[in-house]
Amino acid sequence: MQYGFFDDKNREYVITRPDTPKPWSNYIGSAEFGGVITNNAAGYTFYKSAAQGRLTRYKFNAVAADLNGRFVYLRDEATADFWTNSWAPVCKPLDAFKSECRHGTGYTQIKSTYAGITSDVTYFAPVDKLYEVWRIKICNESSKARKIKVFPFVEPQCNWNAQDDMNNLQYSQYIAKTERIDGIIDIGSNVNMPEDPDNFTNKDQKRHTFFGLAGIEAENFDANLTSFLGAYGTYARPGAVLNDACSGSTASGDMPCAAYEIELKLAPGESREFACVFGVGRAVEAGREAITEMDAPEKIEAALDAIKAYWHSRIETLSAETPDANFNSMLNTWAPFNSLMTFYWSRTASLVYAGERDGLGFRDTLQDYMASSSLVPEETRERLELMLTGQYSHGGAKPVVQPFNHHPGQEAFPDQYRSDDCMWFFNCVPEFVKETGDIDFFKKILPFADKGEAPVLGHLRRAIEFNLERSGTHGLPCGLAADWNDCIRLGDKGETVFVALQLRFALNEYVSICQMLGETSEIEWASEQLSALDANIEKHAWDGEWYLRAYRFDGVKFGSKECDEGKIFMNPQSWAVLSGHATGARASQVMDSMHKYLATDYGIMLCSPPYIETDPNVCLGRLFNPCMKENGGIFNHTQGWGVMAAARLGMGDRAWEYMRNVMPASFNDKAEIREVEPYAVCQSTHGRLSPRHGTGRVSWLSGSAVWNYVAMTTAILGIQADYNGLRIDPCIPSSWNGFTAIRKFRGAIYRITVKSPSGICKGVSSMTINGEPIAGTLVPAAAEGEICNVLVTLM
Ligand code: IFM
Repeated sequence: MQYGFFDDKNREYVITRPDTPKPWSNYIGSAEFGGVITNNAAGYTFYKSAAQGRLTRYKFNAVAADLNGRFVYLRDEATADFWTNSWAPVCKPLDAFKSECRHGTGYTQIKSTYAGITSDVTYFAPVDKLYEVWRIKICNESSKARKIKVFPFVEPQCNWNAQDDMNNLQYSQYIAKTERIDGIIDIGSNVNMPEDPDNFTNKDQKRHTFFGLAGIEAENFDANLTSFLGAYGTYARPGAVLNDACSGSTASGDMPCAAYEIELKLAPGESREFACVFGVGRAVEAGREAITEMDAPEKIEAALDAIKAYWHSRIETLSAETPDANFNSMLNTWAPFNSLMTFYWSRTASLVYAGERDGLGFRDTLQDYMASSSLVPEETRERLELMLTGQYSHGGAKPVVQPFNHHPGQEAFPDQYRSDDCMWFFNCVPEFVKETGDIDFFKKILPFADKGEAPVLGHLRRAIEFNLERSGTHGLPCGLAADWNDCIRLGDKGETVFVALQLRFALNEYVSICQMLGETSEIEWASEQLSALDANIEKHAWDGEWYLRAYRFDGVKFGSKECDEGKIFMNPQSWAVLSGHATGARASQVMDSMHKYLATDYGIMLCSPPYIETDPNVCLGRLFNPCMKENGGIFNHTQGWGVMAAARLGMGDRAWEYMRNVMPASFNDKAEIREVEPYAVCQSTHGRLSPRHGTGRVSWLSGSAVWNYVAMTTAILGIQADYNGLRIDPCIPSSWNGFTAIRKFRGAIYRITVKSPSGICKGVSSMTINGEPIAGTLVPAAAEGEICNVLVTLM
């Protein structure tokens, strides 16, 4: 079933049926001020942090028609019939209500026609502003004069702290104070307390938001939620809309809202345009300023164009035309946009991440830089430096870095460490340096979280040492609190094959970096460690047909043919190839095992069979229903690794099969199966034994975004930044005869044409740069401003 289509030209996804299987969401705004919005205008707004700067309410865990958000109600004065511009929450019959939602990069437009009235609302937050705009256009398409009332409505929080607003009601329901000043609704929180602007996480300070109108005057307003909805009202039937009038209510304690009653008299064909502005600050100051900035259609249009340009400039490092339209739609817009949303909002703000967590999870954040390095290198630098200072002087990492409250040199030690956390440096630090060409970054001195400092290269060495020093009886790194998989219980003595393979990858990268920097003794040291580790992996991690996953402290194995459940895990197989431990026939064998036991039409399962009988102290994944999430679900975070491993071995059709099976756009015409947005990744998909095999959950913010993008760009298209230039080594399906791409790299532009006239998947047989033949796969870095035409032939 299909609910919409990709409008690639406008970089939009267009939803033509509003009754999507789940709310299909998008992000507006930017890293400072943003919001989540669904195709039915549900969602919420946040400032800096969805946990500590939550400005409006959203009902998590609710059914789709009963969510709250940014609603624009309309009421026909002649018939008393009313509806919302978005189909929900009022949900008029779909044969009479037509709508189109355009989710774009940083904005969402919802346009509908009902009862001869077309309403068109575009939601966005202007660049560098701390407010959002709802541009509202109402047109009378009928042949008679109409009197239409419009009620824009939003539901601010009592407290900006998401948890407190949800749970601590005996406190939060006494702190709101709303009023209308100078025509603008001012929503105060804790107004009797002093301001504390330098301490963002202080939830007990005075704060204000505003909701104002630009380009129109209101008849009346409501600023008390109960007054607007009615004591027993609902979002589908708010009392004020039913009764045709707001009441000028304010809140002093209890729950705030912000709504206006606007009357429009429209002749046939006549339309009106105005805007609502909602943002941070006092009504009389920030509110008035926002209204002035948005008080004319041209100003709004210019601000909307600017937000489009802002996001487009951040997602067009690489664009490509391939024979696959779905791949193109993802690659050219949604995959990089999704990666950036994940970079900016980590795992804190979506329809599922409810503000219960804040801060930057160490491992996930480092992985996010795999995509952001090429998209927003300078912002990545800043964040990467922050994370490097979240590493302790012994090499281990703080599990979560709190950006508002992080003090390098003074951070206390956590109770537990995760063995994989610091290993991700070996993916993202080289990636960042390769993208920027800033080799000196390895020499930059940065403090550790607890004490002391070291150049970045020193941070990398400590990361390696951390795991070498915490190795177990088989000479493999110990699992500690977790080793990427949060559900495998290894403890301080259990050993992890996954991290052993990460460590192998790390040592290899370290050797390459040291070779480049001429650090001879370091090369020797790392090479020795690598040989010893390789021998241990070979001796203790190979299970005959595939690699083991881990040893528990008592020797119990994970991912062995001896196990009844969790016989084989995906990650050690893909990482055996990616780390270079498995090569040649061994590599083919592990890929075949992975394919045979774990691959499905919707992606590769994390392990199989799922845990049903096993003691939960062995695998906590058992708490999930079989074939969901870590218990044998298709964990999408890992799918890119499967694609990359297949591509590494030149298995173009296999890599493509894996890619296609997890690409959201592949399910655009099968939305009833995947259910979640066909333009956004999701954290996991139900695996083979789930009654809903193929259903996706937890969309948008996920390492899946990042690794899928990396797999698309560097594995399938094979366009990869390297220290000295751009490497081009594609691995495409045999059905493709090539592709074209444009890559921006260190200020130069590379126009790349790849030809595969005889269906060869991988293997560059010739390459020319501006017509000149060059050996190998590396295009040397061009000077800034230069345009390089690169022709690559696969034979
Ligand atoms: O690796 C973790 C991630 O950090 C959080 N989500 C689950 C993943 C697998 O357990």
